[in-house]
Amino acid sequence: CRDYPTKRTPLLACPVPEAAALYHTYAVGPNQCCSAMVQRIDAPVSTVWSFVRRFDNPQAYKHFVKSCHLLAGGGDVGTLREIRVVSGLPASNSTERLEILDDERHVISFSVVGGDHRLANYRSVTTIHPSGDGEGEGTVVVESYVVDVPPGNTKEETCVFADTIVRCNLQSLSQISQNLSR
Ligand code: A9S
Repeated sequence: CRDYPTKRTPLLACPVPEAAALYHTYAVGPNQCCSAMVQRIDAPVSTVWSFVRRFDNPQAYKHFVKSCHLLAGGGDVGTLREIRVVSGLPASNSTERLEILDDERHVISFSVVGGDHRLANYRSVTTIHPSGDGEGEGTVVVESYVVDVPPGNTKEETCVFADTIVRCNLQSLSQISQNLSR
């Protein structure tokens, strides 16, 4: 995403390495929009990563996911999952492919390849970084995405919708991680 937050948000106490910033760079088509979000978590990287890396178990912290089952693969790159969505969203299910899973650099990425919803070609990247502020172990999560703007909606509306879901997911990830390391 061209609006990658390093230049704007005060990440000074916990800079995201340039190399990781590359993961959050997209070619954004004329009918697409992108966004990026940052979440500080008072828990070790290993704890946060243990939730984020589980492509087969997104419902552990994504409250909009009712259930998930694997269609192919065993959690490595190329694995396909189908998630069912809780009621109240303009969606019922989504088919998603694991694109990156890097346990050393703490990078995970998936793309939406099908399903009954309005976020066609959604692709996200999540990277996890030690916050390194000296005050115990902390984590910074950066999550970005690109997605098609559906017919009848504006870029802004699309980003507001997706941002809301991502923000909820990151807050819930923060809670579950902090509870575990208390
Ligand atoms: O799951 C994520 O990491 C982020 C988002 C924005 C997921 C969105 C979603 O899975 C629903 C929750 C089902 C909402 C998709 C692909 C479409 C929706 O409408």
